[in-house]
Amino acid sequence: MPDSYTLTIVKPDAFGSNKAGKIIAHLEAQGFRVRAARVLHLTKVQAEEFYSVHRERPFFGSLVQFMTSGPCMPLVLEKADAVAALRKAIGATDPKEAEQGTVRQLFAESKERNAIHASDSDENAARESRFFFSESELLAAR
Ligand code: 3AN
Repeated sequence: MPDSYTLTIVKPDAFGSNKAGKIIAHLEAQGFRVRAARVLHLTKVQAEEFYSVHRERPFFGSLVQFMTSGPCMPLVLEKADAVAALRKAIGATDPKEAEQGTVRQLFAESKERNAIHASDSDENAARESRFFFSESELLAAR
Protein backbone atom coordinates (compact mmCIF):
# COMPACT_ATOMS: atom_id res chain seq x y z
CA MET A 1 0.00 0.00 0.00
CA PRO A 2 1.44 3.46 -0.85
CA ASP A 3 2.06 5.72 2.12
CA SER A 4 -0.60 8.25 3.02
CA TYR A 5 -0.85 11.28 5.26
CA THR A 6 -2.63 12.41 8.38
CA LEU A 7 -2.63 15.43 10.67
CA THR A 8 -1.86 15.31 14.34
CA ILE A 9 -1.61 18.03 16.99
CA VAL A 10 0.48 17.64 20.12
CA LYS A 11 -1.69 19.58 22.56
CA PRO A 12 -0.83 22.20 25.23
CA ASP A 13 -0.97 19.72 28.15
CA ALA A 14 1.87 17.74 26.56
CA PHE A 15 4.00 20.89 26.32
CA GLY A 16 3.10 21.77 29.91
CA SER A 17 4.34 18.40 31.17
CA ASN A 18 7.44 18.40 28.90
CA LYS A 19 6.23 15.33 27.03
CA ALA A 20 5.90 16.73 23.51
CA GLY A 21 9.25 15.29 22.40
CA LYS A 22 8.47 11.91 23.95
CA ILE A 23 5.16 11.76 22.09
CA ILE A 24 6.79 12.51 18.74
CA ALA A 25 9.55 9.97 19.45
CA HIS A 26 6.88 7.39 20.34
CA LEU A 27 5.14 7.97 17.00
CA GLU A 28 8.41 7.86 15.03
CA ALA A 29 9.25 4.55 16.72
CA GLN A 30 5.95 3.22 15.35
CA GLY A 31 6.93 4.13 11.81
CA PHE A 32 5.24 7.53 11.37
CA ARG A 33 7.43 9.94 9.41
CA VAL A 34 7.28 13.66 10.20
CA ARG A 35 6.73 15.53 6.91
CA ALA A 36 5.77 18.99 8.22
CA ALA A 37 5.68 20.53 11.68
CA ARG A 38 5.32 23.85 13.45
CA VAL A 39 4.79 25.15 16.95
CA LEU A 40 2.17 27.82 17.48
CA HIS A 41 -0.08 29.28 20.14
CA LEU A 42 -3.65 29.09 18.84
CA THR A 43 -5.87 32.15 19.15
CA LYS A 44 -9.46 31.78 20.36
CA VAL A 45 -10.76 32.38 16.84
CA GLN A 46 -8.45 29.72 15.38
CA ALA A 47 -9.36 27.13 18.04
CA GLU A 48 -13.09 27.83 17.63
CA GLU A 49 -12.78 27.34 13.88
CA PHE A 50 -10.69 24.18 14.13
CA TYR A 51 -13.20 22.58 16.53
CA SER A 52 -16.30 24.15 14.95
CA VAL A 53 -17.87 20.71 14.51
CA HIS A 54 -18.11 20.59 18.33
CA ARG A 55 -19.59 24.11 18.67
CA GLU A 56 -22.86 22.86 20.18
CA ARG A 57 -21.23 20.41 22.62
CA PRO A 58 -21.20 21.33 26.34
CA PHE A 59 -17.40 21.06 26.52
CA PHE A 60 -16.76 23.44 23.58
CA GLY A 61 -15.87 26.55 25.63
CA SER A 62 -13.60 24.59 27.92
CA LEU A 63 -11.96 22.82 24.96
CA VAL A 64 -11.22 26.15 23.26
CA GLN A 65 -9.84 27.57 26.53
CA PHE A 66 -7.57 24.53 26.93
CA MET A 67 -6.36 24.56 23.32
CA THR A 68 -5.43 28.26 23.64
CA SER A 69 -3.74 27.84 27.03
CA GLY A 70 -0.26 27.17 25.64
CA PRO A 71 1.69 26.07 22.61
CA CYS A 72 0.63 23.22 20.40
CA MET A 73 2.35 21.44 17.53
CA PRO A 74 0.55 20.36 14.38
CA LEU A 75 2.42 17.76 12.32
CA VAL A 76 1.76 16.07 8.99
CA LEU A 77 2.64 12.40 9.41
CA GLU A 78 3.21 9.82 6.69
CA LYS A 79 2.62 6.08 6.98
CA ALA A 80 0.74 3.34 5.19
CA ASP A 81 -2.97 3.77 6.03
CA ALA A 82 -1.93 6.80 8.09
CA VAL A 83 -5.36 7.95 9.36
CA ALA A 84 -6.38 4.56 10.76
CA ALA A 85 -2.86 3.79 12.01
CA LEU A 86 -2.66 7.06 13.96
CA ARG A 87 -6.16 6.73 15.44
CA LYS A 88 -5.12 3.30 16.72
CA ALA A 89 -1.80 4.63 18.02
CA ILE A 90 -3.36 7.48 20.03
CA GLY A 91 -6.07 5.41 21.76
CA ALA A 92 -9.54 6.33 23.04
CA THR A 93 -10.50 9.97 23.76
CA ASP A 94 -10.54 9.24 27.51
CA PRO A 95 -7.09 8.03 28.65
CA LYS A 96 -8.80 5.81 31.25
CA GLU A 97 -10.31 3.86 28.34
CA ALA A 98 -7.24 3.95 26.09
CA GLU A 99 -5.45 0.71 25.32
CA GLN A 100 -2.08 -0.02 26.94
CA GLY A 101 0.82 1.50 25.03
CA THR A 102 -1.25 4.15 23.23
CA VAL A 103 -0.21 7.80 23.36
CA ARG A 104 -3.18 8.79 25.48
CA GLN A 105 -2.75 5.91 27.91
CA LEU A 106 0.92 6.82 28.31
CA PHE A 107 0.82 10.62 28.23
CA ALA A 108 -2.70 12.09 28.60
CA GLU A 109 -4.17 13.58 31.77
CA SER A 110 -7.93 13.50 31.12
CA LYS A 111 -10.62 13.32 28.46
CA GLU A 112 -10.10 17.00 27.68
CA ARG A 113 -6.36 17.32 28.35
CA ASN A 114 -5.66 14.28 26.20
CA ALA A 115 -2.23 15.09 24.77
CA ILE A 116 -2.92 14.63 21.08
CA HIS A 117 -5.38 15.12 18.22
CA ALA A 118 -5.59 12.91 15.14
CA SER A 119 -7.71 13.38 12.02
CA ASP A 120 -10.55 10.88 11.75
CA SER A 121 -10.78 10.58 7.93
CA ASP A 122 -8.70 11.27 4.81
CA GLU A 123 -11.00 14.18 4.03
CA ASN A 124 -10.48 15.75 7.47
CA ALA A 125 -6.73 15.03 7.33
CA ALA A 126 -6.55 17.10 4.12
CA ARG A 127 -8.78 19.87 5.51
CA GLU A 128 -6.91 20.04 8.84
CA SER A 129 -3.50 19.98 7.11
CA ARG A 130 -4.57 22.98 5.02
CA PHE A 131 -5.67 24.72 8.23
CA PHE A 132 -2.09 24.74 9.54
CA PHE A 133 0.20 24.50 6.51
CA SER A 134 0.48 26.39 3.24
CA GLU A 135 -0.05 24.75 -0.12
CA SER A 136 3.69 24.93 -0.84
CA GLU A 137 4.59 23.38 2.53
CA LEU A 138 2.20 20.51 1.82
CA LEU A 139 3.63 20.07 -1.68
CA ALA A 140 7.14 19.97 -0.21
CA ALA A 141 5.99 17.28 2.21
CA ARG A 142 5.15 14.89 -0.65
P1 3AN B 1 -11.01 12.58 19.52
O1 3AN B 1 -9.97 13.65 19.79
O2 3AN B 1 -10.71 11.30 20.22
O3 3AN B 1 -11.33 12.42 18.05
P2 3AN B 1 -13.51 14.09 19.69
O4 3AN B 1 -13.28 14.51 18.27
O5 3AN B 1 -14.81 13.46 20.07
O6 3AN B 1 -12.35 13.11 20.21
O7 3AN B 1 -13.35 15.36 20.64
C1 3AN B 1 -12.45 16.39 20.31
C2 3AN B 1 -11.76 16.86 21.56
O8 3AN B 1 -12.72 17.37 22.44
C3 3AN B 1 -11.08 15.71 22.33
N1 3AN B 1 -9.76 15.42 21.87
C4 3AN B 1 -11.08 16.25 23.75
O9 3AN B 1 -9.97 17.11 23.98
C5 3AN B 1 -12.37 17.05 23.79
N2 3AN B 1 -13.48 16.29 24.36
C6 3AN B 1 -14.19 15.32 23.76
N3 3AN B 1 -15.15 14.85 24.59
C7 3AN B 1 -15.02 15.55 25.74
C8 3AN B 1 -15.72 15.56 26.99
N4 3AN B 1 -16.75 14.74 27.21
N5 3AN B 1 -15.29 16.41 27.94
C9 3AN B 1 -14.27 17.25 27.72
N6 3AN B 1 -13.57 17.30 26.56
C10 3AN B 1 -13.94 16.46 25.59
